[in-house]
Amino acid sequence: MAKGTVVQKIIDRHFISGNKAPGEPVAIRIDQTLTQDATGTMAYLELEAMRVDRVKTEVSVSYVDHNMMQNGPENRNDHLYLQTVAAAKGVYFSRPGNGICHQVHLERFGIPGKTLLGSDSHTPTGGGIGMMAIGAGGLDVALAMAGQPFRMAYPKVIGVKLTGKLNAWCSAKDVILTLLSILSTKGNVGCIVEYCGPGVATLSVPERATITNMGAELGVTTSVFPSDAGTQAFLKAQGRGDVWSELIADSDAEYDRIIEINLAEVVPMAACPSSPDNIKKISDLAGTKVGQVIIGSCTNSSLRDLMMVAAMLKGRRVNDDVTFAIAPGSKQVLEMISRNGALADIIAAGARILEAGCGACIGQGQSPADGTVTVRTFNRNFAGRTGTKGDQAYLVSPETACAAALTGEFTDPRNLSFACPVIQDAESFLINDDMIIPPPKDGSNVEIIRKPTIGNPPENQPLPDKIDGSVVIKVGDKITTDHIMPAGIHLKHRSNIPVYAKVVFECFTESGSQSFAERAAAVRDQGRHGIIVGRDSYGQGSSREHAAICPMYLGVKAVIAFAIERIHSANLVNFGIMPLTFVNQADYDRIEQEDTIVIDDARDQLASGGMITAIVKRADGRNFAIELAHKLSDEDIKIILAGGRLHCTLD
Ligand code: MIC
Ligand code: SF4
Repeated sequence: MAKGTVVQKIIDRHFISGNKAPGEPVAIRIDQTLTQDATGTMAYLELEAMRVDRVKTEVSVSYVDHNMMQNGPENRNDHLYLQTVAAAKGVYFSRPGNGICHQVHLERFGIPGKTLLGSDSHTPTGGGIGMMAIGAGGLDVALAMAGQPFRMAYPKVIGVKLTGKLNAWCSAKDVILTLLSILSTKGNVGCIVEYCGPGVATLSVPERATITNMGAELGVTTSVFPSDAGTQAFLKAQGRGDVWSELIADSDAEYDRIIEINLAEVVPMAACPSSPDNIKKISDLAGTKVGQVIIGSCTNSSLRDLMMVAAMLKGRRVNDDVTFAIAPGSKQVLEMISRNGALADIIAAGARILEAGCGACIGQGQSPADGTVTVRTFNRNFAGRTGTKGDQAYLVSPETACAAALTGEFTDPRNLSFACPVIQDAESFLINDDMIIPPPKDGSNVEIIRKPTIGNPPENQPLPDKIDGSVVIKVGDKITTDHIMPAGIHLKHRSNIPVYAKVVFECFTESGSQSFAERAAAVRDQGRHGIIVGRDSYGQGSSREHAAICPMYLGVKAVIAFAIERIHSANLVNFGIMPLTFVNQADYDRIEQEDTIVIDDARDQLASGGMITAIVKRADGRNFAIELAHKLSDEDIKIILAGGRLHCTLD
């Protein structure tokens, strides 16, 4: 059972309490935290609500990378709050323009063997240097900053054994797309992926980080590479060789499952609309017209990636029918390609340069035209995430993206008329941490700036004895947090729950009909409770706790589905919403939107075991009982009964 693995070693070093058996709750110590601005304002408001004077972690960093358009005062209001609250609480502040949290953290803060909890689902990027880096809701990260342990299910460890070496034109992105084609985005809750085998040594840290980053799409807790000579070389080149230590699995390490990938057999791949596990070979898409190409996001915007793009573009020109944009992952990357001339090659070829940040990845600009194909090096292509309804977004490697930008259609880069450029790993990166503001030794006199668009986290009541529920919405499989809580143009309201709550499930609102928010508020105002009914893999995707806070604000007390994804389930608990599953999946078909679901003795039922009986009351008078289940720990139950984590002190 996962003995001698890197995962087990890191958990052992950080173990606080629990039962080290797969699926059982364990509590681990967190060394580092990261937040980004879109989830960070709530996290620091929560930290303030806990009355914590100074963070208790080894290192905590607050990044500004998501909300940078400054379309109206909201974004900058957030930044000012984040900068001042960071100084007050002992947190490093990475200013807007310094880059995407995951890229910068890897470059400047990550340490092999340490634990990192981040309020962003792509925090596992840190697994590229051998960290146990986990994404969580803002409240869990605030608790970690307050010195509380992180509670998670003891993982099953999936060993991915890499053999061989990648061929020219095939890259790390194709490796993770290959793994997504095997494991898909669902059914992997509670697992950690650990890479092993001789192929590991052939991949540089930026390549490994691309793989662990998009491992988030598998729905696993995190992904980890060992810390080896390659890790040492990367840290040395970042001027941080002193923080390196070796961390490798024992030669007889045992994994719960082994998947073998021969890197030499990996070919250029794409995740097709609209799921990261809808994988096809590029050769099967060849010839499909492409209208837009974007290189960037925390998955593929490292120096290695942009040097590859620059070398492919040098002396060539972007196809007339394609708009081509590039967002470097960090200021370090942008400054280096500016100084070494690669940026000039990119600009000369006709690319549009975007600032170092999330930008288009989270629907902040660059929406494609209706009915056109957009090809991106990002990690998510959930429907509508680009900001265009009915979008056709494909996720590919930088090599494949660039090939499409040059030819105007999907092109297997192996069929290009020129040879694959060879990109050497950087021997030394340009180090300039001027955009990272360290906290003062004593922050007690810092004035925290709180402009009017920054509200407080909403209050909740303890779970009532009787749930008099109304099914406010019934949805299908694979509902992502982008469906629940859209980002894009609404992202600027993250610090203002009453405003943001208006767009919960907006994508399901038919024009002229009532929105989810209006229906839920009407139910709440009658003194009743909202219930959300879903199917498989509910709550996939991001860590945004707003997908729990806003429904909570609108009076939702339970989500009932076939399966609920890890981070979202934890967020529901943290805000006092019951994550329940159907015992008989056929009951899903018997329930309609607007049905009444009554749970008598809800508090006792929740506390006394894993089963709950509810009565469904149909509009036509037919009533029937359904059985619901949960896998909540004793702590989770205590939190829900109290109405959320902010109302509850755990031992
Ligand atoms: C995302 O990629 O969906 C985000 C935006 O980075 C989210 C966080 C958020 O919603 O603020 C994530 O991945 O957790
Ligand atoms: Fe930012 Fe996109 Fe990465 Fe999320 S996935 S952190 S939005 S770059």
